[in-house]
Amino acid sequence: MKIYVDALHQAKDSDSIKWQVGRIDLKIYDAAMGPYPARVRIALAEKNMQSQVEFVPVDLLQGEHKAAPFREKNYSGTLPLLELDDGTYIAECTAITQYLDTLDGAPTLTGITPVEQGLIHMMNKRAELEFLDAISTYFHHATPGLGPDVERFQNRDWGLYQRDKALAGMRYFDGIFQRRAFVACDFFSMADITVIGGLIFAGYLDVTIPAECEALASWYAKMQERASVKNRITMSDPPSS
Ligand code: GTS
Repeated sequence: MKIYVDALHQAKDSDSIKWQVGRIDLKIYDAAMGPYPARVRIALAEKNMQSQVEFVPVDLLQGEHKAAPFREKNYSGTLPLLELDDGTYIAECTAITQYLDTLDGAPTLTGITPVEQGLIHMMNKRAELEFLDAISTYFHHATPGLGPDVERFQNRDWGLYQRDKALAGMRYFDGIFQRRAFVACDFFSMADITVIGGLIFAGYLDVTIPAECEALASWYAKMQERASVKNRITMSDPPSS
């Protein structure tokens, strides 16, 4: 958790990050280290669209995401948030990923056939409900979270309950990976990215993969070798000269 909170501190004073040469069509408000922003960053890299994006850091520790100017853009006060060049805002990782994946008319992350689309959405939601959102609730309720100015209501027991739910979720996904290589279909999809988001968050909070979940651990080791996962934080760094 310290790594995550330290990184949020570093992001504090930086302005909008627009290093890429070329056409910038999209703006993404996010926090470079954030597990939910990671989902969209991974999707962007999988689609090779990083060069079309300007990243705008939002200060979570100061509660910038809960203040009126940001909430006018996204009522829910969450990151990431996509802004299109016509001023349309799209929040929610799933919605943003669907948008990015279908923009070029060649979806690779959200499925093509009705059955692929159905399975990916089902497993993506399951990965949120049973794992990533549970870990996030643990962070906000049973740890100092984003600090007392932002975490106005905490219920430690609820947080601990959600941590145990997330651990059960890890066991569930371990069972999936004992049978197949990816979460929803026979290819890497948005649902895999959501499980990766959960594992990133769990890693920050020292919620370790249970020792018996060998299939989940080896799947994650493989996923961490994907360029989209490896380079997700640095994709908004300035180019080295
Ligand atoms: N359902 C949302 C989505 O899928 O986009 C959840 C997004 C979310 O919780 N994002 C985190 C957030 O805004 C960002 S991060 O913690 O991953 O960096 N958290 C701040 C808060 O106060 O909930």
